[in-house]
Amino acid sequence: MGSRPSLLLRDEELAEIQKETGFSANQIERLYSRFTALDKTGSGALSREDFLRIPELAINPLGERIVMAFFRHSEEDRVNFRQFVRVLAHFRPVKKNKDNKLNSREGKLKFAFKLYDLDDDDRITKEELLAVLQMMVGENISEDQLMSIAERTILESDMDGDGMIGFEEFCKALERSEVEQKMSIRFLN
Ligand SMILES: [Ca+2]
Repeated sequence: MGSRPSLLLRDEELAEIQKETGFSANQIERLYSRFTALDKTGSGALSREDFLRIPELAINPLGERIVMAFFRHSEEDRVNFRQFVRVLAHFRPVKKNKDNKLNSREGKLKFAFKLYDLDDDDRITKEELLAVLQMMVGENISEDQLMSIAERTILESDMDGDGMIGFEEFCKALERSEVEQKMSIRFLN
């Protein structure tokens, strides 16, 4: 595995991405080949349609929200390789002694929080929570029941009494939850 015929990244860029995301050079190379396979037009960037061809996202009930996260920091509705790897880094399983800020517990919590916070105002409202609950349970539970779950969740998590969940309250509510495992997707296995 000495040569990298498919990898068009410069060595210094590769080193930067490694440092930023915690992926190894070999993993980045494999992600790059997935990236180029998804990039049907060979434009060097992915569109929303390209993302919908990723099976791990297609089967994830929150797949649509995760796809939105890829586009959050892109200006023209296209995601380049660097942005692609950065978002994937949040899902990198946590390994002992190999921590990185993107896939740390806090990094994963921040990413999860943003999946709910659709209008990006750093607060989760009852409506935002309800929308995610609906995506996760499908049509098995009535809207009334889901609304009462959303209301109860807000009531239990809301410490400052503003009727919404802020990031600190979100972390506190998930204190005993295994966020590290739930927010890990093995894209490379
Ligand atoms: Ca919000």
